[in-house]
Amino acid sequence: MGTVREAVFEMLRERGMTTMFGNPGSTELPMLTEFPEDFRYVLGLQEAVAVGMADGYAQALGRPTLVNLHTAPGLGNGMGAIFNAQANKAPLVVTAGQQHRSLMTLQANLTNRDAIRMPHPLVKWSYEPPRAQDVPHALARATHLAGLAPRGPVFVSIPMDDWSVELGDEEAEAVRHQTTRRVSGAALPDAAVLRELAQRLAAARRPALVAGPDIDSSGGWDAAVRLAERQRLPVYATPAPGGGRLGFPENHPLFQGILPPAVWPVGDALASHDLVLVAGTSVFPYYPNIPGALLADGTSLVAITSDPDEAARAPMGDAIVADVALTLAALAELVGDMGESGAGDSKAGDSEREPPPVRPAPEEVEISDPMNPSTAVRTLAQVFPPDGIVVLESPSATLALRNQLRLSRPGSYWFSAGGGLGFGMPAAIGVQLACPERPVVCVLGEGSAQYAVQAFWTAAAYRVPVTFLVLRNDEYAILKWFGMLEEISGAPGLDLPALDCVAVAGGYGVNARRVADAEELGVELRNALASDGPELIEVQVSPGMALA
Ligand SMILES: Cc1ncc(C[n+]2csc(CCOP(=O)(O)OP(=O)(O)O)c2C)c(N)n1
Repeated sequence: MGTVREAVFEMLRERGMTTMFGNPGSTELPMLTEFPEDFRYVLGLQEAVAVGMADGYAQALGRPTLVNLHTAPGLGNGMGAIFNAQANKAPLVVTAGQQHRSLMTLQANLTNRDAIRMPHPLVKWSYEPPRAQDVPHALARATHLAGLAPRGPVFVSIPMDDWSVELGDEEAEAVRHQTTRRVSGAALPDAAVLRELAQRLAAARRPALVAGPDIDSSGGWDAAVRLAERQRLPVYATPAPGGGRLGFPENHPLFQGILPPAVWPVGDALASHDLVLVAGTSVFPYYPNIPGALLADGTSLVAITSDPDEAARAPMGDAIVADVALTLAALAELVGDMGESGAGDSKAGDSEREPPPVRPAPEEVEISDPMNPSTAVRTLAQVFPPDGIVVLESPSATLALRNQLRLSRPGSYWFSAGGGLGFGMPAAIGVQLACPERPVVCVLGEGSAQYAVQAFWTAAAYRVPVTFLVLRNDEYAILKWFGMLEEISGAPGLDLPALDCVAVAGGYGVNARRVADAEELGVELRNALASDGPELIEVQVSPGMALA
């Protein structure tokens, strides 16, 4: 008994999915009627914002999150952000309203004429339930699928007249079964496969670990550190474009830096290793085309991933499909401990490994006016709280920020693995809502800030205390750099004169100001971090890439 809507809200409540994101239209209002008091609806003024916030929230919480869009045009606006969510492996249950069932065939206004096909290939599953009574089951199924590895967005289209349909006794009983099931899916590899990998690792002379984002999302951070320390593994971060999260503390003495993002340089960077263990990333998130050997002669590779497609599409090496955290923990138990002495215990075989070199501390670049972006992120590093979180969308300063901040805690870094701009601002709001006790700083290029600029309004309206740091260089610096790499000259549209983020943010209700130098930047960052509302600081930086 009760309505479809009541059954759905009961299921969401039971699963802790009481915060939802969206932008409503007439086709979504029947879902939102008599909105329960224990639920929170976070409004985004554009669908890219709603999806991006849900992405950050779902990832930071590690749980499926519902985002509700307005039939076909709302879904269309959200597609770039759904693309990012897929690359980020964010467990999103994307729903959209649909016309009244009786008006779909004649294609009344706002009918999503092919709702199931529309979000492909960006979702794991796309569905429109055949009957109103199937809506709760469809959403339960969507929730399970979104949360199972590889996590990612799913889509359900819901005709607007379904929500008020009364369930009969038998139907209600069926719905109860359908919506209260628990489905879990973290699996270990076969014991023999694990043993063989442990032996291979122990026998290697110069093995290395490449750490990817799924170490963090699977809860494998401590296991990765334990394994690396026991086996004295030099650790590299997966190439930055695919590193939506960190997989290893970047201030750890074993951490060697970020792998370059192209075929030849990666093969070259790993050439001194006889075995490369890759955990929680694709092999590899390459971007520019710099051809060459995938791996040097004498280097072999094994990847651990929970994503069968990542395992299948890798161009080289072996792969094991299993939960990353469980596998790393089991491997750390199986291999020996090289400990302080480097001698190894009985499980480790007879190898003795030199500890890898320790990376030098980040250097200060020469002070200039306007300041180098590296100086700006170095100033951020000086005031950055130990439990702080960075959400990054400042393409030309990505490497400088990673180098200067050297973040060392799980869940501290968020970046769009999809590369679609418009992730940073909404995701920062979602992460801050999921982690209210941790300060969130969103570092943005002024160009990137424009792709989901309406996020400022949500930050102000809901008083989400994100600190937005805009590095203003009056250009699309990264594209100019790519232009050089691709030997392109004379391309238009790469300069951004007079783009004033302080005025834009102020218009949406965010407290915003521009600073003149590094000293003032430090002071204003401290103030912003202490504020209980959103704050924006814009700083003029010199053009070009910042690598150090
Ligand atoms: C949705 C989307 N559109 C376009 C791009 C291409 N793109 C990549 S970086 C970039 C420029 C970003 O400019 P800005 O934020 O000012 O950073 P900078 O390069 O100056 O550091 C653009 C337009 C993209 N990645 N995503």
